[in-house]
Amino acid sequence: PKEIFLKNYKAPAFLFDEVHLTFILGEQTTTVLSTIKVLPSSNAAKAPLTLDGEDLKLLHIKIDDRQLEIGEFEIVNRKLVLTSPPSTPFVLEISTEIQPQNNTSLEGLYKSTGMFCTQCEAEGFRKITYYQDRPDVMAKFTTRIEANKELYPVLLSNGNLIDQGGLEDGRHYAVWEDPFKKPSYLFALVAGQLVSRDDTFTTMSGREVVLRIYTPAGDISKTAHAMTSLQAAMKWDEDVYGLEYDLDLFNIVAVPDFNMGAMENKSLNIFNSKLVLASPETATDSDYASIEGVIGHEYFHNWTGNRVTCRDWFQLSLKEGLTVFRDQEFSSDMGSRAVKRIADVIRLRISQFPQDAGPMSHPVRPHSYIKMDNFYTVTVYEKGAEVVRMYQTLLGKQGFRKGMDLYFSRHDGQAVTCEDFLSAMFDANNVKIPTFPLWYSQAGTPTLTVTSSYDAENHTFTLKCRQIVPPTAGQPDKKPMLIPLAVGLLNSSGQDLPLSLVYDGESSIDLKVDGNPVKTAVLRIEKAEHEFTFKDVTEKPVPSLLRNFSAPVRLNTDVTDDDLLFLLAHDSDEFNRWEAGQTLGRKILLDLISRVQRGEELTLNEAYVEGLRSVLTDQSLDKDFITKAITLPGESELIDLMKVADPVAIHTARRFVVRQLAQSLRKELKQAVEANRSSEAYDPSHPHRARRSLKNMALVYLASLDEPETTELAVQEYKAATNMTDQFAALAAIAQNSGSARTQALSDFYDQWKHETLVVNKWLALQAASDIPGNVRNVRDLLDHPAFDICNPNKVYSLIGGFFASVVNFHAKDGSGYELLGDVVIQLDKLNPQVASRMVSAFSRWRRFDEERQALAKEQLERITKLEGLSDNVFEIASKSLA
Ligand code: BAL
Ligand code: ZN
Repeated sequence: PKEIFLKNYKAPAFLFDEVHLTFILGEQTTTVLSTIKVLPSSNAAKAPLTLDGEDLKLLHIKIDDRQLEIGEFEIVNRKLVLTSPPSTPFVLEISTEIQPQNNTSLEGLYKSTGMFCTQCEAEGFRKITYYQDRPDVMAKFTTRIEANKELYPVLLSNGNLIDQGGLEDGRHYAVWEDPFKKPSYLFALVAGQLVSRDDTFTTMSGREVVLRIYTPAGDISKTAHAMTSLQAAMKWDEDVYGLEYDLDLFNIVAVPDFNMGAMENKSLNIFNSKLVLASPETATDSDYASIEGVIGHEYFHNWTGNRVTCRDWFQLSLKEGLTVFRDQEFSSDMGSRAVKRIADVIRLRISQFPQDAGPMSHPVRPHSYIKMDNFYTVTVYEKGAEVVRMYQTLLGKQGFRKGMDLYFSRHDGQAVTCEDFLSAMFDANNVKIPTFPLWYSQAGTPTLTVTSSYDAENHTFTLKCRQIVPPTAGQPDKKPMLIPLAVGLLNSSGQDLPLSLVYDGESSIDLKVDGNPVKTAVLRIEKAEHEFTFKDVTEKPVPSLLRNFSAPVRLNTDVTDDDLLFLLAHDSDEFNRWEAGQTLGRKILLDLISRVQRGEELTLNEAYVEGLRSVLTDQSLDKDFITKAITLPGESELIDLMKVADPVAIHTARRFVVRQLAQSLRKELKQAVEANRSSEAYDPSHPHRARRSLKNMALVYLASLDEPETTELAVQEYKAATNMTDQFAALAAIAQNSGSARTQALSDFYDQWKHETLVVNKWLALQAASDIPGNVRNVRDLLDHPAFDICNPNKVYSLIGGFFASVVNFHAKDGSGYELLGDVVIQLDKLNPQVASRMVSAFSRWRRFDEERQALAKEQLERITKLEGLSDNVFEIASKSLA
């Protein structure tokens, strides 16, 4: 397979001005007629015009109405090359035939439960017709769709509906025109038996926009929350960024078979059903929150992605990092800011940090790829969002907004780069930070070590900061980069001290806002070693470092356990309050893991238990915050912190702590269950969600004890539940322990919900992720269960993705977990390379384990790479993992 490099980027020699597409949709074949107005640029003289195309049957190709002869074009390596196209503007007409009904890759045009739909990002459009399938070729699209009227009464594409009518033989047509120029990856088409929930949104300039969410008739009642979320997102983007929607119609279609979560096609977003459909009975609080966030995310792309798009795919984070940041902020404003920040940092730590430290490490802007689909990663998305957040941390909210305004005024309608975004941000604020761009080009999670010293005589407090950016695949040497370190100092009563810095002769930081001293200073660490001294510090303070997780780094400090307990009790920065508990939890767990390995007796630190008891009983705290604070660092996070990861010791130690906490806090946990039950109708808003989260976490702790009384409590909660959040949480609590209660509850749940595919997926995921001994066998059996279908990505993500969550079972000593994954990847690769490639990524941490496990995982990776006809997607991940 061919590797593509950023350094080889060349602007296109031919621009496409207007594109007219006609789709004749059929059951056996679909034909696509494409007519393109081509504008050769001045550097096009004698250049060939190369079009991308995959799995297409070419019917004809014409230039200015003249059919081309063999010799005037050739088709090689998935490219159609016009050897000597005209050097003046011309019309290119191409007709192709495709078979969407056989397209199991779910890219390009395919069928999902009887309806036609598309997924073109990143490079799916080339499976529809020959085209310059790259984001810097932007054209105005008009799309005519013809189809059988009974089977496909609804015909949708981007933009405005400009014509529709009947045809002979029970067929009909619709013509859509998108006035905005766009790259092919934003093209969309849907045809099927759909109904819509209709509503409106009046924009800030008083225009009424029609909003429609389409689903099959049986699902339409579950779209109310998606619609409310869309309206909230439209309003939020106006309020926060002054960004207004630009067409009179906004459509969303939910489809059950979809590789990604959703897709931001201009005015025709296509969504994975699981991110649209919700009812209190079938969806959990976490589903409700995801729907709100992803509906927002795709809508926000209308400006950050569609109006201003990427020059090339290496710049993906330009739109994704920025849009993730925007959806994070939106969700924070809709719910709890601290809890959202905590959830986002957990995700970064358990998914992105390991990627940054493994064989697939790549910078936020990768230097090369074999398959672009493999770079829709947590690094490009989540670390990319952290990079965007750092601009805001450094420039302030107002400064960030100025940067956004300049970005749009400079680049609306263009395909641009990450440098263009950086320039807009810094130019608008008149700043220069030469070490900042390294966040785009250097991979790896920096380690920041901060030590402190107090000078009682001079009343100064000094922080010594040292950063190391670790070597990563292909990047052995790194430079120090700009790390914004948000810091507060707490006095002995737990209050923030006003801060003022001793001028260090280099950087001056103004620590006053409107003449008042700040309580949180954002220090700029730009060198490998950097020292900051605060003055007028009259008592030895406890430092609160990296407040709100001001940079995506691993932080080591000399803060003591007592200091951490103090911060857990008092820090005004809620994120750091949580972080203090987690840091202590990590230390305690790592110590217990070594004890398990040495066969020593296990005991739990009493001060830690008391610290959590205080949080659990603090009535002033947000209940969702309490839930997060009493949740231990996950097993996956612990894998990352060990030299040689030991799944069994990790699981044993963590389970020990969970059960000890449940014993010691039994009374308070029971109270949390009782005090937070609710008989009111389901309400997805934050305070209600927060009560349920605390009650359900308390239930999981109690049920971990595996005593008749606690199991009975969970069974009663299961039976009494009136919404899926409570029902599923109780099921999960019961299912922790083997036994008849578990078997009974799982079987009861399936019987109740077997007609609801999204609920059944939860049931699959719960069983797959189970830590009960020998669960690999159950997962294998579930592969043959009628509820599973390997062609549906959601089912694969639930069952196979769910299985990775069980550290003990996926990494079973006998290699049975690895073998199961190997078998699934081999089967999936032929059907859907994108999904297969996501699954094979689970092997990429194989070097973190002991030699026996390494050998077993390597065996599977080698088995996969040797397969004949292996997709480029899987080849790239598997071969990089082995390298
Ligand atoms: N652009 C692909 C789906 C998303 O990130 O919105
Ligand atoms: Zn996105």
